[in-house]
Amino acid sequence: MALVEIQVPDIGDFDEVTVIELLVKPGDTVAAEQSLITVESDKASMEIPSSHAGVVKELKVRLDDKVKQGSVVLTLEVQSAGAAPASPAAAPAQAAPARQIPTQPAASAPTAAINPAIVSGTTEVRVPDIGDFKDVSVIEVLVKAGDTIKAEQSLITVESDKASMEIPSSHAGVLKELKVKLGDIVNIGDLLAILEGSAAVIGVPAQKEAASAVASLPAASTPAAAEASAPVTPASAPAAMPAHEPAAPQGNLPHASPSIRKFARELGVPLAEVKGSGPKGRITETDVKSFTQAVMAGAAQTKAQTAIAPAASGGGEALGLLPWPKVDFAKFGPVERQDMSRIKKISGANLHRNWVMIPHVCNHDDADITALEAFRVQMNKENETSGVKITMLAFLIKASVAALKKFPQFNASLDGDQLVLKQYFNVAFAADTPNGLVVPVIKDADKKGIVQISQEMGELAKKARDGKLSPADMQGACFTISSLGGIGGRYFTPIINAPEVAILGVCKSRIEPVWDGKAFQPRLMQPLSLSWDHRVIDGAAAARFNAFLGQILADFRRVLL
Ligand code: CAO
Repeated sequence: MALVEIQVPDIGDFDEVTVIELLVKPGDTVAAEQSLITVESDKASMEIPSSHAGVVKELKVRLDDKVKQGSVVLTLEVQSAGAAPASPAAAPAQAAPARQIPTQPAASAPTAAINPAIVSGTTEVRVPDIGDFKDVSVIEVLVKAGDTIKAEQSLITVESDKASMEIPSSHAGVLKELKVKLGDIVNIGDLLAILEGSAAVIGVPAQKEAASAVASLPAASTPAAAEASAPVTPASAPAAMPAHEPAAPQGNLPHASPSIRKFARELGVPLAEVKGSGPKGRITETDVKSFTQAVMAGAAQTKAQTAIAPAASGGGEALGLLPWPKVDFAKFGPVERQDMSRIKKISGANLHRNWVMIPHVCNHDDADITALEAFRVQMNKENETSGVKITMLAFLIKASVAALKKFPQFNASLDGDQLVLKQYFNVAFAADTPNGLVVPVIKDADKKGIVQISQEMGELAKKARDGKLSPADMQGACFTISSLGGIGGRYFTPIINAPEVAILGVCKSRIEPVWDGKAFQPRLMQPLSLSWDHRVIDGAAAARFNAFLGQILADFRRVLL
């Protein structure tokens, strides 16, 4: 047995990179070539493999440590001091370093193949010499035709099984045509894009340095360009890393190591939707697993479903939809921009999730409220209610409680495979406020009379308008009523307020001719629109619920039965 130090190999012309993942721990048996840690710059991440097989004795780096070539990663107990490194040809003379990076790939690549050609106002951008690699896949396309591209701006991200990195543009210009798409396999010299417009070449060296371990992008003579020249290697040939301090990741690539990306791809997990719990929000294997479990349990909310004001910000891509149209409205006339209110942003995100996740069906019906409205008006006129104005909405809440009692699946919520049937009756009502829609809740509506409900509603509606509702005022609802009765309209499709399973929309009542079997009678008819979650409720039950509501509203004595 001998103790061998595994060092960070020559991974190119860089100062320091950050350790973002420890893949082994003391006591682990590792095979030669097995990845030990993941390091990252802002354009690339790669796994550092072990040059020897053995048992990990001591880890010499911690998460977030900065390392560079020669830094000791760990000590390894190997069979004998003379144990051959995994890649003897590439290993340097010193004791047991990690695998060496091939240091001369650039020399063999024909310069003409990687130097961008400027052809009659257009410029070809090709895959630069990014080291000794072959056949890496395009995992992300960061630009589209028509985009104005800056020199060094990342165009695509490519990935091998040990490294992922962004490939920058060697030129500035307008992207005329992108020559690669997601999933394409690319190699050095492949045509990536055609730019037009001003296309200043950034520092093309006359001759590339054969010994440079940095993948020699034409721009490698400037530090910034070297930084951008993120190389790729397959598992058998570690990548060169660009020279710079790690910074905030650019582009849209989620923060995750190549192996996590691969793992996520195997499971079909969209990494962009996974919340990273690692340092600086990095996505770990546990995060990917938790996301999968949450989706399986039906609890995960996709990015599109939770995005704030998603219609405006796009987000439909997560559902495979076309991106939201971007229009320069000012071209057609003067415009003014306003920020969405906080309430609108929050309610918008909730409404969007509910609309997307709940299979809504809506039944429309009418209730004859002629007698009920006459009674309400009479009560208010006679001031039988100690100054409290009794409202039609209070009757609707009370009638809904009776219907919820008769049809318990409406007073329920879905929880995974289970239906939670509630034995309390809290009814929410949508209140329009200058800042947006809020939904306060009348608690235990079954235990309260019409006057008390009217009074509480008045208080809650005032609090809502004054922006003084507490979270408790808006929690615990079983069923919601959205009344536009004071405003107008005939019918509409209210959106269910998850995790409730139904919502009643009410529009303005009006006198209509109703056939009583002998003649048309003028009756005050109340339009009812019931949206219901078809996962929980069947159409027949919904029709019965609406019909029952109608019967109660037509003759409120039925509430007592
Ligand atoms: N048919 C005809 N008239 C009705 C009615 C109905 N169904 N419901 C109420 N009205 C009339 C009332 O008689 C009253 O008229 P008067 O002023 O002449 O007495 C007027 O409309 C106001 O009614 P109200 O004081 O009883 O208030 P309300 O109960 O209708 O509404 C509240 C209270 C808080 C629900 C309401 O202010 C509100 O915010 N409504 C909008 C809710 C909403 O935006 N829903 C949409 C959600 S989806 O985006």
